Amino acid sequence: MKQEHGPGAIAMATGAHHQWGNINYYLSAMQRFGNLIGYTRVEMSPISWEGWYWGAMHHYGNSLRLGTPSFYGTTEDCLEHAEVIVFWSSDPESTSGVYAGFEGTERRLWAKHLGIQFVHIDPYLTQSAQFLGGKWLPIKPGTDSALAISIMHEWMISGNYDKEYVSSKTTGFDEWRAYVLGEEDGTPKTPEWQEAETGIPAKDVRSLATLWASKKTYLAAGGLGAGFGGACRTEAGAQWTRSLVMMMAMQGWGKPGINFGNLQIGAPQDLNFYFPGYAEGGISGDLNYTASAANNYCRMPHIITINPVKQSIPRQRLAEAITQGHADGYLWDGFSVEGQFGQYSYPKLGHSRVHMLYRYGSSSFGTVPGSNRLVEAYRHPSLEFVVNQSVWMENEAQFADIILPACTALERDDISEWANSGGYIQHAQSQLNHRMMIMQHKCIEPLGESRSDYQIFLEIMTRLGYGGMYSEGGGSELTWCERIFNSTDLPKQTSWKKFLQKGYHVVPPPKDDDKQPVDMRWFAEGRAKDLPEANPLPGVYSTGFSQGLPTQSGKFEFVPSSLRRIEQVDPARPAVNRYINSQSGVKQRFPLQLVTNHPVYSFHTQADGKSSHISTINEHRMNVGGYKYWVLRMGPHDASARGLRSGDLVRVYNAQASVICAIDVSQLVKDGVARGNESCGELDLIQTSIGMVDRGGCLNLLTPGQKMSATADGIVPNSCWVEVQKWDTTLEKAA
Ligand SMILES: Nc1nc2c(c(=O)[nH]1)N[C@H]1C(S)=C(S)[C@@H](COP(=O)(O)OP(=O)(O)OC[C@H]3O[C@@H](n4cnc5c(=O)[nH]c(N)nc54)[C@H](O)[C@@H]3O)O[C@H]1N2
Ligand SMILES: Nc1nc2c(c(=O)[nH]1)N[C@H]1C(S)=C(S)[C@@H](COP(=O)(O)OP(=O)(O)OC[C@H]3O[C@@H](n4cnc5c(=O)[nH]c(N)nc54)[C@H](O)[C@@H]3O)O[C@H]1N2
Ligand SMILES: [Mo]
Repeated sequence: MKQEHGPGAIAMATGAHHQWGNINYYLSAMQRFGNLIGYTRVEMSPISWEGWYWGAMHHYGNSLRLGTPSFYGTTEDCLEHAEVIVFWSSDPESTSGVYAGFEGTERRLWAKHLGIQFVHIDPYLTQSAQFLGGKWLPIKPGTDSALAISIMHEWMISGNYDKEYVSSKTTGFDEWRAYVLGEEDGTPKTPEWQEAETGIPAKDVRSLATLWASKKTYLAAGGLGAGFGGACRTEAGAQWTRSLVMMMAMQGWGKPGINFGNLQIGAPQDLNFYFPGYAEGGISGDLNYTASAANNYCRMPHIITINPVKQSIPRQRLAEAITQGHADGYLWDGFSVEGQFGQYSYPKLGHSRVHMLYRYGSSSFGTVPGSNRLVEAYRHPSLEFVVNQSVWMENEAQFADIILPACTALERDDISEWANSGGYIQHAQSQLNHRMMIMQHKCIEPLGESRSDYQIFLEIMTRLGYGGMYSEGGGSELTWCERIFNSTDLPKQTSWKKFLQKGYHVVPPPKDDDKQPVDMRWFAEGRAKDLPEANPLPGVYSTGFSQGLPTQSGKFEFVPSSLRRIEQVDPARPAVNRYINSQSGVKQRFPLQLVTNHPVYSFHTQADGKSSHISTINEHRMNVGGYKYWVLRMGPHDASARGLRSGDLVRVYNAQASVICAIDVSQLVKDGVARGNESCGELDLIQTSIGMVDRGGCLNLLTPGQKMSATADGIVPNSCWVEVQKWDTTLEKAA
């Protein structure tokens, strides 16, 4: 490829997640391999963080957390002081799979026991709402900022907000208030105004506004409580998150009992104990695209690797890059708020177009919004050769020219810490009440012809003459485990031999009287920042090191100066967070809003399909006539209007594609909404008399592949309109 086409001809693409292990992780073994080969990067965008990164961040910073709040000390603060938790697009009982399991569940039961009140704002009566109880406000997807703005309207006219906080710690409030009260555009943003947008009765909004302002309220935004949420993956995702942080600033964000969180994260832990998370790059030697430089590389010197090819493709635009030979994107750069304004283009001057795809994992059809675009990409003559290094025969693995079978984490040696992702969510392990490092001894030898990812890469490298460089003189995975062990604080508490024998190590908890700082408390109290995080970079402060927020003013900005500087270029991201209903237009042809939430039982495509046990759970896949169909949930009105009953097969369709699902008629879904899991692990395209349909359940074939706005490169799968009709299986036979 390199000889025929020149540098950049080989692209490598991977998913966002992975089986655990600091050696075999894609940011480790794969990155080392890629850099030594030289490849066109298929760049991640901040999927998961969408609205936060492109929206909320501009008001208060936290760019190294991609615009989501931190969570330090919030578990204790919430249980001690909060009286209400508002779950907004937040279903932690479903999404606690990132990555700690159900430790948060127990804490939420404590909250219930303590009499903390719950409110849930979601088009679905979530598992968390079913489990914890509380008031459900069923909202029309994508309209959340209208609700939030009208709550702020109520606070402004009643005076029920923290005036001292707003006047001393924020800027831009008057300009914001002029918009909310209608002085700017003649429309006061009252609860009645929002009713037509959200479908939520004005009286419920007034009650919520009063409750929120009169009680100490925690805002559980997204699954982590301090980030994510399906609402952030809509065209209005940035509007939503921006409204949330403004609400918190109005109520005194950081004061006791007033913060972000849902008890999923922020438990007291010894955060001084060093053990790297997966984003710290493992054995990659990559200082540019992992967080290795900060600690890992210094503590475990290893051969540095640099990708000589500077060309890259935005992950969401891979299909266009192949079919049209051109793609643009905006950077994922958390080093400053403005980092995201850097545009990049493919192809890069003087580089080759991509002619070979090295796909690591094979989840795209299930997880990339608008994945129908990939069908053409795989057929395109410019894509000469595809390699898939995959554990499972799933999705696009069926289109590969060569499959390199990788083994599971149970068949290889590795080392890791439970729930520690490193850079992306620094101290994510504080979802657990303890820190635990694990020696991942392999349970069995790799099955069939499979090998560990490390071994696969090593063998290719050896054939190309880079073997010694890749393994650093023949190091096995166990040798690397020992090197990683020695680079951490583990040797201060145990020996390599004991660790090998025991298989795990639990770090002792902090002392009972060790008070952990609470997120934003320093700001609320006008002190220097005291959190144990490397955020922001020192050079970002405008008012002195550790003083104030990393915004231009050092204060919370109701009208962000960073957005003011670009609003001419991107009117859909105005500095004043005006409500924009992005949904008009499409509605007439396709009347239902499709919400694709994260699956309860599987972790994205992992553990779905592929004879997995999970697929025998009827709520995950429904067995109809011996075939396990993806499940779509609809309310009784919408179902009966279409003559549908639970267990019927339906065609879910729009102009992009058709997907066959089994229907579950359920009162838990708001009218006008159809809800199904994202991240299907099976793509099963079949020819029928109406054309090609997918029986596997890849709902992302239907979702829009567009970005959030001109300069915001976020995915918007929850801004999706479809129609649903009964599926006649004889059409399959007629084909
Ligand atoms: N409609 C819709 N779409 C969405 C979302 C949504 O809310 N709605 N959410 C988005 C979000 S937040 C995310 S994070 C993405 C997730 O999207 P992806 O990251 O694409 O999803 P995964 O299923 O985690 O993909 C991981 C792939 O890596 C493979 N893999 C795992 N471990 C190993 C290993 O050890 N070796 C090898 N060789 N392969 C391995 C898996 O088999 C799988 O194919 O989806 C996004 N897509
Ligand atoms: N079991 C399991 N756990 C996981 C994952 C998994 O695949 N499986 N994935 C992990 C990953 S990578 C991530 S990023 C997180 C994602 O965590 P989240 O982003 O929080 O998860 P979602 O399911 O996308 O969204 C949560 C809720 O938002 C609702 N929602 C969707 N659109 C709207 C809207 O417009 N307005 C409102 N108010 N609500 C809306 C959905 O109905 C859903 O109940 O989860 C993580 N945890
Ligand atoms: Mo995610």
